[in-house]
Amino acid sequence: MAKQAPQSDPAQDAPEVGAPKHAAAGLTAVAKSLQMAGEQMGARRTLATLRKVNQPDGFDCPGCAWPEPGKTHTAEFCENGAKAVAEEATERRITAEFFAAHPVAELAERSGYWLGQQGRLTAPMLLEEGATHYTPVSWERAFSIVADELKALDTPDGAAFYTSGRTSNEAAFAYQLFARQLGTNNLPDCSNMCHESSGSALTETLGVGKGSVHLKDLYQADLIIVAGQNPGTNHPRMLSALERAKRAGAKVVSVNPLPEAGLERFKNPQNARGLVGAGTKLTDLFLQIRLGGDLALFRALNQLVLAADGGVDHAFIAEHCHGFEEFAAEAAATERAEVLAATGLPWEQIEELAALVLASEKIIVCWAMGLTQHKHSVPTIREVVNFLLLRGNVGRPGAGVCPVRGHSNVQGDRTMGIFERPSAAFLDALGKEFGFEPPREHGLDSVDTIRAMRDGRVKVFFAMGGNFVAATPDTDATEAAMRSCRLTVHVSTKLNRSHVVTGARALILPTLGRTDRDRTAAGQQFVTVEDSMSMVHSSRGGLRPPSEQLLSEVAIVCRLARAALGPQNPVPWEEFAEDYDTVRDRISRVVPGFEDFNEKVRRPGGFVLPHGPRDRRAFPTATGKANFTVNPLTAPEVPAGRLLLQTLRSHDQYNTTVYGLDDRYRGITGGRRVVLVNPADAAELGLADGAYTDLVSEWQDGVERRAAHFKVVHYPVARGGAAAYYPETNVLVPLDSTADISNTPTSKAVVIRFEPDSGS
Ligand SMILES: Nc1nc2c(c(=O)[nH]1)N[C@H]1C(S)=C(S)[C@@H](COP(=O)(O)OP(=O)(O)OC[C@H]3O[C@@H](n4cnc5c(=O)[nH]c(N)nc54)[C@H](O)[C@@H]3O)O[C@H]1N2
Ligand SMILES: Nc1nc2c(c(=O)[nH]1)N[C@H]1C(S)=C(S)[C@@H](COP(=O)(O)OP(=O)(O)OC[C@H]3O[C@@H](n4cnc5c(=O)[nH]c(N)nc54)[C@H](O)[C@@H]3O)O[C@H]1N2
Ligand SMILES: [Mo]
Repeated sequence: MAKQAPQSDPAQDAPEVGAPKHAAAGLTAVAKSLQMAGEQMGARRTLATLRKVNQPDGFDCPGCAWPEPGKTHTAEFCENGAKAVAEEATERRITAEFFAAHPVAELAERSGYWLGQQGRLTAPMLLEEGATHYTPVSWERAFSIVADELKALDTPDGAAFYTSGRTSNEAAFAYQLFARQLGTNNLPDCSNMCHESSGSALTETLGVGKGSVHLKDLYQADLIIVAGQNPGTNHPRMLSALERAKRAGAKVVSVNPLPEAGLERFKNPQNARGLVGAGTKLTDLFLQIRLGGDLALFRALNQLVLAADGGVDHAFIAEHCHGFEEFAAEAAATERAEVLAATGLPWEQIEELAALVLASEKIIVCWAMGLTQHKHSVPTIREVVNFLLLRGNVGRPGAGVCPVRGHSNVQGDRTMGIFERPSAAFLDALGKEFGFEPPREHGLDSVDTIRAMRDGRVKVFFAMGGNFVAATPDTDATEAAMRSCRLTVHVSTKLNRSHVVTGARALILPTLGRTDRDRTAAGQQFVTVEDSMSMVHSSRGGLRPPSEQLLSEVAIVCRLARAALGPQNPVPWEEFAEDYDTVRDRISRVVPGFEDFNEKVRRPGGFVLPHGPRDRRAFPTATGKANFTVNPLTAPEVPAGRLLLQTLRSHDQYNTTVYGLDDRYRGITGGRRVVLVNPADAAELGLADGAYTDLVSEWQDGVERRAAHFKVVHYPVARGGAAAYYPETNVLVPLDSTADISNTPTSKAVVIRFEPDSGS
């Protein structure tokens, strides 16, 4: 087994456990955000920067994809947004001397936390074959190295082009165009590991793989169900929206195996009551569901709604839906015992929720990774859609589907064509605009890319941002796959593990972040992003870039494309790199909804993309209607003596970037190697509170996957389940354990057993 680098800092990894909190935000949140920002940026830069977050003339927060309210407060950011900004706008720098002082082998022993703390990357670096250190390289040489490796491939499909969801629309559009000009659809992205299950389920049932609500719908809803999401940490600005919805009379129900503090009570840092008072109680009803029980829950709700007098919106169904009878027959036959076993909920609670549903005209369901990262995620989300369709809760104010996206532009990247399975319509439009025949064969997603690297089919791995080896499952297998490449290239702002687990040769190409000023010969440029609610707006950084040598992501793609595709290539790459308006002109002719892009995006607040189901109850599905689906009731099976592990985020990280060791709301500080277990399960398994244990995952291939030395924390998680942080536990997620249809790793469902602590 390859030696794993510790992801958190071993010197500091001494977790301590206090009492979990019961409210989120408040004064502590403001203090925490200013503290980290001050440490990374200094006081003056902190103020100047945080004033510009999510303002019409400022930059889009690199944190989450939650939308901005129309009228922004002077401080439209949250604690974790401030941390994301500070992480990028830090004044710490990694120079060529740093790489001269630290051999790659040494960096590979460091924690992800340590690597991230070293500061912003400032110069392109090359690791030559057999070399021990990265050394500086010119941009020209870097591009020609990549171009030569690409040309040396037998087929363009020997390369994979990964994208993490911070990339702007302009960079994403240019990037996918480059890949397709080369001749491949190998465009895996972080979405494959994130909301792919939502996209798959929504495209099939509603015809559009995106959410159907705006912020104002939340304010008008009667009932908001938040399932499998921890907004207090991951989408803190959503709490303001929930607070406002509650004021307007909405009920909020949270469905989660954990009692997450942010959903219990919210102390809005933007008003005095929130700062010093008790805050607003957010959750009216908390269903502490078992991991993976949501399909059963929504199925039971559907059964109850179908049986209730006047429960069903027959007119809507007759006019707009397909497949109702088959669905209704299956739902009516649901066995209560199966529901109880899968959900672990008392039947009375399900009835209580059903009563709320029947009393509500307008319902929204919000969800995130708790629903998308299971084997049966696609059927689960399809059942959520059934639930909303039953009462006509799609395509009218105050109602709809609300998958809450993660990365700040992950939705926009997909809209721009970052997709290994593009639609024929998209490829037709792209080919017509640029006068070429794009490849039609589907490409590789993230999991399939790892398999292809492992099997020698992919030899060049190129990443537009992200931290592929730490974010993907099965760390040992993935790292071995990465090491077997000819060339690995990362366009990055910060150093991370993927830079030190490399192919035979490796390049680090440092780039501008959201907060950085982007000036070309044509003047100052801005980029655009799309949020979770299909709003497109501009983002303009204002800070002096960390180094003169940085190129923007757009410039990197365009200069690489020129080097790889040759001067005869008809795409005006130089013009694209100088003036992003010229990229937007092309987008406006290729992507529906972007007509007059350059004009519309200059309007304050930007513009909203069309969405058939939301706007007109038009459903561009295979049947031309909204599809009810039949989803056999399944739930994870866990053998006796084992628990089902979910891998989640602490309050002090952004995906693979660890900001610190303070998971404040859960009361866990000073370390990250903890496993949260229900005291009753712990008693059965003989796991004392505070004891150390190894976690070993079980999968049909018989390979041993072990995460050593985790501290047991007795915690009120739902029975049968456990929780631990990602990415430390990615080593436990088997590569082949993925969701049906979407192929998303089952990061919320890993069968584990406990073995005696083998030390760190
Ligand atoms: N500060 C910060 N913000 C972030 C991120 C970050 O790392 N840090 N990441 C961004 C990204 S890319 C994303 S995708 C989002 C992620 O946002 P979330 O999805 O909120 O992130 P997770 O920490 O994975 O939390 C999953 C939640 O679902 C619950 N859950 C797990 N399994 C189940 C289940 O089977 N059923 C139900 N009902 N609930 C379940 C967990 O207990 C937990 O509360 O956040 C984005 N925003
Ligand atoms: N076990 C487990 N695994 C998971 C998940 C889970 O819940 N559990 N969640 C999954 C999810 S939802 C996601 S989205 C993925 C995330 O996967 P990724 O998106 O690949 O990972 P991040 O940690 O967000 O990437 C961080 C790196 O991005 C780079 N970066 C930051 N800003 C910029 C920028 O503006 N430009 C460029 N070029 N680079 C930048 C920095 O170098 C930083 O180190 O992980 C997935 N993996
Ligand atoms: Mo995500």
